[in-house]
Amino acid sequence: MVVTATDGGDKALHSKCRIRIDVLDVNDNAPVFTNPVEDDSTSYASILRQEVITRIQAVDYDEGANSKLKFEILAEDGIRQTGFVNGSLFILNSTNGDLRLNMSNHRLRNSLGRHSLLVQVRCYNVSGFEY
Ligand SMILES: [Ca+2]
Repeated sequence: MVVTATDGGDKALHSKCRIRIDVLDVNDNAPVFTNPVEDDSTSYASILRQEVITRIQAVDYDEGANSKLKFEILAEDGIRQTGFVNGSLFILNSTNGDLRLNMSNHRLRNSLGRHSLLVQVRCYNVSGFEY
């Protein structure tokens, strides 16, 4: 872009300068879950297997670091998680969203049945992760 400044004299004088504008992405999009697509989506898992139960997925329409995602389990069966993995029945890979049974949990054998998870995904900004 070229900007021209002109004075109001009889013989108008002017000056020009070239301005380069770099438009950078801002972190203005929150991530959106794509799997599961519904709030009460159900996945079935055979206990005593370490296979991935499901991959939690989300998209973020920003670019670069503004679209970097982090997954975490906020609550398991209504109980808020503290990040102490050994107490959880499930392990969620924070980077790729892979959900597995926590095979090191001694309660796992007695935990057949339906469980509910509250999962959060956050995107990154320069000061840390945000919702
Ligand atoms: Ca974002």
